[in-house]
Amino acid sequence: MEILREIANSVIAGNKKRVQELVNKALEENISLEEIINDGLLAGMGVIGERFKRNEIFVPEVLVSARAMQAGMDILRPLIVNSKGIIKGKIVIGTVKGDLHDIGKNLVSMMLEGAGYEIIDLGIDVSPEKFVEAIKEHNPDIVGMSALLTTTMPQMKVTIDTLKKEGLRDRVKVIVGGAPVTPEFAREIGADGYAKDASEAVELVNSIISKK
Ligand code: B12
Repeated sequence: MEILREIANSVIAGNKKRVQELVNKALEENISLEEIINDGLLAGMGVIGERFKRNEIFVPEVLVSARAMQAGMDILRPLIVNSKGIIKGKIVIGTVKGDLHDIGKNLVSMMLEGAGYEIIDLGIDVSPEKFVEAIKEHNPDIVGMSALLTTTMPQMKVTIDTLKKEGLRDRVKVIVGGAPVTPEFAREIGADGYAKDASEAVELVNSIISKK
């Protein structure tokens, strides 16, 4: 669809205002939220990822595109509503220590919120101690950790080990995700679940909560 391609191109160009205009226009044309996210915003971010990998662009350009993408997501967030109005569970989520990537975590949070979960988002660069504090304060059912760097993935294990040390590990289920994370890694570090994307994350959380 032409408009979705235009959204992707505006994310690539880092044109925040144009992304917002086009997302609004796509909504007026009754294009589904899923298509706007996957075939518009994320498609654009995918191209940026490829160019970044090939060293054709650098951090500043990626940041500008990331902000343009977030601006589009900001419009969609209130529309992904929890239609039943029932809170199914509480989730503390954050990007691990040393890691500043938050687009994927934000998308996962948004979809979980839409699916009926209360989200306590600790943001980026979250230390194991901060996760511990948040668990003590909010008593969540699930803790979600995101990592996008191979160098920060080990922080997931450090956090799980810290939860054990603090006697909190049995109180929560731990789920992990992020591009370099694999189901094998999740198992190795003693996490309770892994999901490769936001819709799988909703399925995973639903299955964990239904077993509680
Ligand atoms: C955008 C981006 C940035 C932006 C981040 C902006 C922001 N606000 O997030 C900026 C410019 C800041 C950045 C910086 C850096 N980046 Co960067 N970045 C990316 C890029 C292009 C896209 C990531 C993204 O947002 N993807 C889109 C989202 C939707 O996908 P996602 O994050 O994977 O999330 C989905 C799933 O993984 C899952 N998921 C995610 N989290 C969770 C959590 C749970 C609980 C669950 C269940 C599921 C789940 O669901 C999500 C939705 O579907 C990737 C390339 C790539 N292919 O991933 C590189 C990439 C991750 N970055 C990379 C690098 C090297 C860096 C820098 C070190 C660069 C530098 N030299 O400074 C810095 C590090 C900064 C830091 N300390 O964190 C490398 C990592 C390589 C590696 N092996 O570790 C990548 C892979 C690029 C590359 N090929 O070289 N980056």
